[in-house]
Amino acid sequence: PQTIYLKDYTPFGYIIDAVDLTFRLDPTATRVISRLSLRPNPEASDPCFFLHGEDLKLISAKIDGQDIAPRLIEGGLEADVPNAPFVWETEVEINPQANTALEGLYMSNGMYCTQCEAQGFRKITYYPDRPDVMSVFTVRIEGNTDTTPQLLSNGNKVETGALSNSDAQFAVWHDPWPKPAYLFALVAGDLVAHQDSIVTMSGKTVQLAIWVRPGDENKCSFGMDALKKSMRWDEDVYGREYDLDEFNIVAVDDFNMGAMENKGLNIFNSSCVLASAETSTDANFERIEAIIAHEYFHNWTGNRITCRDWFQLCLKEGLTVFRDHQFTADERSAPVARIDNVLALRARQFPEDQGPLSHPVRPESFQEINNFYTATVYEKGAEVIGMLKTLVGDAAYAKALDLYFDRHDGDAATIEDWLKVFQDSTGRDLSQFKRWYSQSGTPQVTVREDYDGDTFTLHMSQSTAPSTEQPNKLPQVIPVAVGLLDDAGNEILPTQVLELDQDEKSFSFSGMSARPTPSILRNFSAPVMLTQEGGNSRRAFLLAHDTDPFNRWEAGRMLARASLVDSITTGSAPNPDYLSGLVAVLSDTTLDPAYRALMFGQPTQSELAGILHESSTAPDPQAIHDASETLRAAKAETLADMLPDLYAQNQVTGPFSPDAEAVGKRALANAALALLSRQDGGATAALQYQNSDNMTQQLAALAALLDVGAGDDHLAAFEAQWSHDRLVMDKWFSLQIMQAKPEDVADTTRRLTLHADFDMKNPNRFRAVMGALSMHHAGFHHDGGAAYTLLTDWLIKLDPLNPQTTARMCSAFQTWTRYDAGRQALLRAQLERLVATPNLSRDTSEMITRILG
Ligand code: DPP
Ligand code: ZN
Repeated sequence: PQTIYLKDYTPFGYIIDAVDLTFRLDPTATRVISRLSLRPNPEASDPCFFLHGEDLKLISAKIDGQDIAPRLIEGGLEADVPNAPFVWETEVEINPQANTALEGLYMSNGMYCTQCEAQGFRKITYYPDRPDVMSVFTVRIEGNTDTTPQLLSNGNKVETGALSNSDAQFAVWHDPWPKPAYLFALVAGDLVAHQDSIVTMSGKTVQLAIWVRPGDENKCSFGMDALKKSMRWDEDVYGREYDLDEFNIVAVDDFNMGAMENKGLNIFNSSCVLASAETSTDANFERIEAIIAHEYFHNWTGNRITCRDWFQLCLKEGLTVFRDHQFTADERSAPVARIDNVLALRARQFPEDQGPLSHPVRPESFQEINNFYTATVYEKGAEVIGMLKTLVGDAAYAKALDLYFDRHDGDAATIEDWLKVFQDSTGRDLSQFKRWYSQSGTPQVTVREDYDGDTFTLHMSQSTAPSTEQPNKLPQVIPVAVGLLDDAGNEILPTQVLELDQDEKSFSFSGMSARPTPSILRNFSAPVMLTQEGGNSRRAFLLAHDTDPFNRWEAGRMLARASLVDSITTGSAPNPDYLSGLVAVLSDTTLDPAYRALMFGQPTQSELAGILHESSTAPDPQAIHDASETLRAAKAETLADMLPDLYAQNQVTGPFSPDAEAVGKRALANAALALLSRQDGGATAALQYQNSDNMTQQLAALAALLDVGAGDDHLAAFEAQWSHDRLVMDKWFSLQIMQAKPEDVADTTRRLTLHADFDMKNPNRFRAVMGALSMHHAGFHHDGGAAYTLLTDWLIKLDPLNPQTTARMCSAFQTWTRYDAGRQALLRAQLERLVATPNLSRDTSEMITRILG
């Protein structure tokens, strides 16, 4: 496979003034007629006329109405074209029914839909399928009136009608905003709409609709509210108004991603939009709200301003994730949202950045761009923007963003453009800051302390482990937010942002009559790993007193982590300071229930494996599992007296609502329930299961029952109750694997793949099963490697059908070099078997090659 480099970027040789597409829909033989009005691009030096195209049957090609015979080559076609404006026309045939890769135009449950980002448009027609080629699209769709009563595309609907002599109809859509092909979308099917409207800041009425299959219309109101809140928020906070007469969202069952921000026609994985109390958990509701916001926010950060090339993906994704995080923090609790973001960063981005798949936020080469829709591009990309905002301040950030929208509206921009906006509006030199985009790896920050009776000094140093491509990492600009506390826990210095921009730097605070206690990296002000002084007693003090809610939670987390690492390596009992600190925090009813619920958590087993590996110990997954269970048991015992009250006091009465307060209470009560079940054998959980009227309560009860080995009957009842609902059944599949004992995980998974409803072609179902297998740390790594073989078998089966989802799932192997020689040999054997598979996709082959290193 070919490697593509950022440094090789050149503009396309032609400008497309207009695109006219006609689709004659047919499940196995759709015709696509494309008319492009082109002219030579004065800014380009290469006049080569190459159009991407894959899996297309060329019917005809014309230039200015004259038939021509283009040269069909690997990945597309070439033709000799006039050195003057001309009209290019092709007709191709494609087979949506046969498209199991779910890229381009495909069918999902009888409905036509598209996914074009990153490079799916080339499977629809011949086109310069690159984000810097932007044009105005007019789309005519012709389809059967019975099977496709709804015909949707981007922009505004300008015409509809019946086709003569047949039972077919057409619709014409026009999108006035120039866009790259990856934002094209088409949907056709038997859909019903949940409709609403909104009046935008300038007084324009926009029609809103969420389109779903008949039967799902009662699952749209939450998504619609989230959409309206997002639209209002973007007006209030960023001054961004929506720019078309209508905004449509469609729910699709078979979808590789979460959702897609196509201009005016967002297409969603049904799991990320359909919501009801009975079928969705609180976590689902929160995720749906965040994803609706994310895709909507792309209208300005992604669509109006897009990316010059795919190396700039973080330009739109990092910024849009940052914006959706801001939105969630505003809509719900800011500290809880921040902790959730950091949990996700540590669970997904840190392992990526510390293993063979590590890459900069802006990568410099790739074989398959789909493999770079990563936690690093998204989550670390968002962290980088958060740091930038911390460094320049809120007002300067707002000013820079205004300039960004003013200067680059309609552009396909770069990270250089983005940073220049900040340089120009603040006068700040960002050349060193730019290393956050170009250097991979997680910086390690170490802080030493000094006190001389008056002056307290923090000596900070940073280092980032070398990587093959970057053997010598340079110091980055790290904003370290710090506050100082006195012995009683009073804040004597409110949060200050210190800029660690050298390998080593010291910061002094004078006039300290007693030695203060620092609270360092408040609100997780930078995506780094922190080593500091003070040990467990410091952690216990901060858990009791820190005025920064993030660091208070973090202190508890670090205490738990230290306790677990000690148990794993020395067999010691759980740390009593952690347990008593937890009692204090959980008893403090002035603290938000959602926040207290997070306090119940403990480091994941995978996180512990990473920590042990960092300290040069090969992690033993069973020992990690046992220590984690022991700590949970100790918590159950220590908290025994409190649990019934915590559970009872946080019951939510009245009609179900997924608002922050109710969600927080349920989270706290269910965290208590999980431990309580260890005391009462599941009696309370069984009662909750029986009485629950919503999925959050039902699923939490089921999980608690399975955890104590008392859930088999409930599992069967759950299946009987929900077998008609794909999204709920995904939970049923996952939960059994997640709750299985390590030694049973592979067998449970294998058994579930034999279930009549296991459909590997549905990405949600495949992920529900194989994702759970790979995320059960002790089960996946259980002695003998049965789970490694099982996952590999299924990746080999899925790859020819759906390379993108297969490749994504390969990241389960990214941490393979952490483990002992025996496990490494087993893992290597599977990776080598996988990479040796004949006709392996470019997606999967790139992933495995990188993982093998
Ligand atoms: N749909 C993906 C996202 O919104 C890719 N753009 O992040
Ligand atoms: Zn996005």
